[in-house]
Amino acid sequence: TPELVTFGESMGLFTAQDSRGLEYASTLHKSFGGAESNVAIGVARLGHQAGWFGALGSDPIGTMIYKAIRGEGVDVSRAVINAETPTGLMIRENTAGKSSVYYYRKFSAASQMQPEQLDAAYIENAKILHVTGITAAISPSALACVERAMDIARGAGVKISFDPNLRLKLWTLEQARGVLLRLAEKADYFLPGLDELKLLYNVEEAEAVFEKLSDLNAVSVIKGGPDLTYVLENGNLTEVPYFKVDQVLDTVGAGDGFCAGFIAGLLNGNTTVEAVRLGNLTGSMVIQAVGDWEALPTWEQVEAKLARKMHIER
Ligand code: KDG
Repeated sequence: TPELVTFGESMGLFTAQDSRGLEYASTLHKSFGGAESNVAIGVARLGHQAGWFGALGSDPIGTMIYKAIRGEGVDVSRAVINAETPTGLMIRENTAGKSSVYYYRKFSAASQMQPEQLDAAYIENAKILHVTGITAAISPSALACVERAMDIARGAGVKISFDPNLRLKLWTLEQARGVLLRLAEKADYFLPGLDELKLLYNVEEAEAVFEKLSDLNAVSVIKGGPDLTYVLENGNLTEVPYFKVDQVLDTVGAGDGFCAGFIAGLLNGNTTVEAVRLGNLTGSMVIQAVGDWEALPTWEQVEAKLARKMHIER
């Protein structure tokens, strides 16, 4: 049984290959994404057993996603193929250095996930359950799945990591705030970004954010400080610096890359701060290549990076 269990919506990802944007692009690059499957793939590459489930349509994009996630060594035995509903899609354009995404996921297979369909034993046997605020945002029944999964995990002593992954294209800030802050209270590891927290708590300064976070039971790991990640654990604030990167090509997926490294670190038995260091490294590797998850490193690549070993190409 997987050490990490996560679930959510994975979608076909089409990226316009034209700097003028989607309206003028005549070719789209095809891949897939999904915050939770990105994390599962990352954890599996780092040498841990990971399970991902979600609902996909019985269409070619759903088949591609299912096979690719399975091909990464992630357990997909609890994934559902729903013939009645399509696989969700997202289409991205990168213009003038900024990336915009358009979602086609209303009424998608994943948005129809029902809490009664959850396999409780699958979650109970894990070491860590990882959930995100994207699943909470896509439909009321998907939110109910997140809450039920958290309750199952809590009841079985399974640690819960929670990334709010605020997506304002899916819901309003007011809607998100109530739900995400409620879910944060149920987490053991709360993994937000600093900018997200400023919005959710409606404060300007990092200090005010830390003040709010100190009311939570969770260990908070705050991504996106000034070239560092903050750890707030038992009232102690630690700053963990980023790794230097040669070039930043695509920042999408950085947060998931961080979560994958962080969770793998916890599964390795590391301290929170050590796990954050690993998360910083894996996150930094994702942004040096195009794609949400493609550049997630294997454990060998992590070791090579840490040892600064020379990479022999020929
Ligand atoms: O974190 C990256 C994800 O945002 C991406 O892979 C797609 O899950 C996704 C979403 O809903 O935007």
